[in-house]
Amino acid sequence: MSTHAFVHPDDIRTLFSRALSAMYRAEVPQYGTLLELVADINARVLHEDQALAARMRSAQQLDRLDVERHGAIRLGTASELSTLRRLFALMGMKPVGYYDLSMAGVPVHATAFRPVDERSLERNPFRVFTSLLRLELIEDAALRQRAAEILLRRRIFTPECLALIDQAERQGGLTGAQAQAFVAQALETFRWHSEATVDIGTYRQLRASHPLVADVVCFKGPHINHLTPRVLDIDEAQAEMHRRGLRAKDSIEGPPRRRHLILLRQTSFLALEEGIRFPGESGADGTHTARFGEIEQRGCALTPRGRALYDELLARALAAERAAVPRATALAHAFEAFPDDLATLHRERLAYFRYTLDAERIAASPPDAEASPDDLLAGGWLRLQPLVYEDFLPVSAAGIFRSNLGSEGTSIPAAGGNRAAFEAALGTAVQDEFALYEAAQAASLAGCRSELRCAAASAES
Ligand code: OOG
Ligand code: NI
Repeated sequence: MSTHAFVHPDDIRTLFSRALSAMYRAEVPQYGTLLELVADINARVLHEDQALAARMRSAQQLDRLDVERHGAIRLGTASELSTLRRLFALMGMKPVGYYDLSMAGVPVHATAFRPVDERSLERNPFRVFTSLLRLELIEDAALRQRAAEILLRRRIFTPECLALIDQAERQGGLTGAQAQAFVAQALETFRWHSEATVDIGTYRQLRASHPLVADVVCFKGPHINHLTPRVLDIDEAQAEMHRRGLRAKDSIEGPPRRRHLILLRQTSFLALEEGIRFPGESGADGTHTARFGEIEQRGCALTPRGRALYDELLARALAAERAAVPRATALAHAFEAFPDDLATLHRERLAYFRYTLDAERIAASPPDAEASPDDLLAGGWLRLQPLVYEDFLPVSAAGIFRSNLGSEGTSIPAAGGNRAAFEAALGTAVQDEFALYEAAQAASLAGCRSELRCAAASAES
């Protein structure tokens, strides 16, 4: 079969994210409210700030905004994770980054599956924050054993889904009809099940060890637990959530509001308490909280140096908060030390950019094509577009986990990360997020240089 008969992975990703969004909207009506609220705010912000609209359009950020979402799931076993890697690969999503959540008392580690090349990100940057339970962090050995046995028995992928993954790997892709079938089958893995697979006693025991353990172990599959649209003004979205009757968590995770937002700011509404049926002679009913809604605003990607400064200032702000300074004040104060203009962010190598050329300036007086980016910027030949942060933040993620799991039984040992074990389970190494941004920035500079060389050559002839 020739490759042109196959659907592009970017298109399969879009089919899937659309289907997942429709399913979640039907399951959790508040998510629909969130989508409407975000669409309203984005339309208003773009209408009121024409300069922002123009900047976003020229940075190919406008078209993707309506489809942009991330979701999250939590898996139980190595084999579930490695199969999910193969499933997401068919949609052009690769594992990027390693997140250790044990440092925040949550017994998981994680990666983000997402598109990695710029063209695919522009088309649809759908990402899924994917956690793997670390059973070794359950202290009670008998309970740990019990949880492992329960997990080994379940099958989170349909047989048809597994067959289509095999087939796609053999053929090198999926035809239109196969892609449709694959999306429908893959969706089943993410569906909510209101029936637990264990009796209520087991559920309560697992829940007492950590609420997340119960969420992962007691159900047929790793239900999608939230889907997050991207908003252009998160402070406004937070206020609007309250106005529309959604129980938003009290503070926004991440950096404070700034002229040039860095990384990522997030807020959520609290998890729903949902009725669950438990098997067993008592036929008991109970409740479980897992699913919630979240909104995020995305800013500029930072270099390792910028990230180190961010981590330092955030730690300083959180320490002040523990000493009873209100969070907003603590954040604003700590982040005064983070430059907030593009030229300084670039000069101090704190953030990543895409370089573009100023055609008029070049026509008026062409520069030395081999000059440094700093000199080309200083002379007005180059311009800066911040690269969007496409990843996640472990401290924010821990805050999101915590606000949605309840505070009971969060006593897991301080373990430290175990990236080698995670990658062994995944079946591959995770990609380095910094290397991806670095490559995007370098490619844009190379593109600008080759245009400058052409301009210089034609000026000479
Ligand atoms: C994932 C929480 C992390 C984010 O946006 O940081 C996350 C979870 O609760 O499973 O989605
Ligand atoms: Ni999230």
